[in-house]
Amino acid sequence: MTSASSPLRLLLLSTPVAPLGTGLGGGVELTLYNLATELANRGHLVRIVAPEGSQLPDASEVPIVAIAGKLQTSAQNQHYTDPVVMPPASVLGYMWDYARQVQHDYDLLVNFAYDWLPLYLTPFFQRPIAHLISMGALTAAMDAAIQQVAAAFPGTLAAHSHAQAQTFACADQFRVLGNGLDLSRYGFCAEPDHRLGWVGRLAPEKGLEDAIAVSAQTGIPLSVWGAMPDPDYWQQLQQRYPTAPIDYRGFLATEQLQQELGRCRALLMTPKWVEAFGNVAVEALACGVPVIAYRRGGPAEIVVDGETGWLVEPDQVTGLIQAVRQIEQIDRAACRRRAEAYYSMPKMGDRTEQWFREMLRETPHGTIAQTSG
Ligand code: HBI
Repeated sequence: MTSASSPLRLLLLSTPVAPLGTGLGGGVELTLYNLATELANRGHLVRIVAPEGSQLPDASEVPIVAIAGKLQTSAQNQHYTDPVVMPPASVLGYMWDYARQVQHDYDLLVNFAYDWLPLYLTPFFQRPIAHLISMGALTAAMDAAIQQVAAAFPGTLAAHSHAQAQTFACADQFRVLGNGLDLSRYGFCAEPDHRLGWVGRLAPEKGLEDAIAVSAQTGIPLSVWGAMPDPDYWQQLQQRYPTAPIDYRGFLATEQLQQELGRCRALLMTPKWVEAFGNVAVEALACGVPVIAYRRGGPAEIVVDGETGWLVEPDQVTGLIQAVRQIEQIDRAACRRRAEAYYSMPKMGDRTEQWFREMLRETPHGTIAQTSG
């Protein structure tokens, strides 16, 4: 039986699209690692299940159960009406078969995958499953599976932002958690260089071309950090803006990223889709870097217009340029303070632990419900 303050036994199941630590799992890698570390630091028993080859920064002592198998194709590459894809020897299938076998060693399973299978399997498990949905609505199959879990297991779905939850019909069934980062890994930089920054997976939905257009039109250098799943995409951008002073700095581990990002005058966030949250906005604020973002998705709920950056009409490059011209009005220390007030790991850990404890009191799976029933 788990009482309000006793430690929880938590099994965290990762995204099946890439091993942890490659950057190809996107923001969910950072979210999973940070939550696992925070929950372990609070005295909970935490285990991670992830595709083989996963590794966490060496500081972490959270054990990883590595599962072999075929990686899942990204939901972002699917069309809305595509059927669910389960490749032979699917790592997702093996991860959740492992979870089925060990579930009784845990109080709660936490799903980080944006996939149909874990949602569909929820009623087959005897332990409650908390689903941290990492993106907005992308496919009909996922929408239906999320709807079913919302109906059968109220309180077990969470999103990172209201905008992300709003992309689902059952928006009010989502707990909005925001996100959190280990802010001790980010150093505050008071005196920036002249550069602008852009951070993210180099993919069309992230809208890098708009940030490059700002650099091309203003002549202000732009540094780009992030995983590059498709080099052709990068080539196309360079050919389209041959004179823009941009340089690609690669996918850096947090330590080096924050050292370079912190020196930027501003971070540009140019999402073309409803970004569920926008961890990079918090990484920038933590370094004292103001954020200029389209008023779209998660970043629009992180940036306080005029206080920690500027919010711009979506897809308006001229709006981005106007905001760059006003960036000195933003107090860099206020950016760091905002990150500490809302997006530290203690704050995210509080919100997440509260979610878990409410689930354990209420769901038919809940151990408390069973023992005290
Ligand atoms: N696609 N099928 C699938 N499963 C995931 O867990 C997944 C994904 N695409 C992207 C992704 N996860 C993460 O990069 C984002 O959730 C951040």
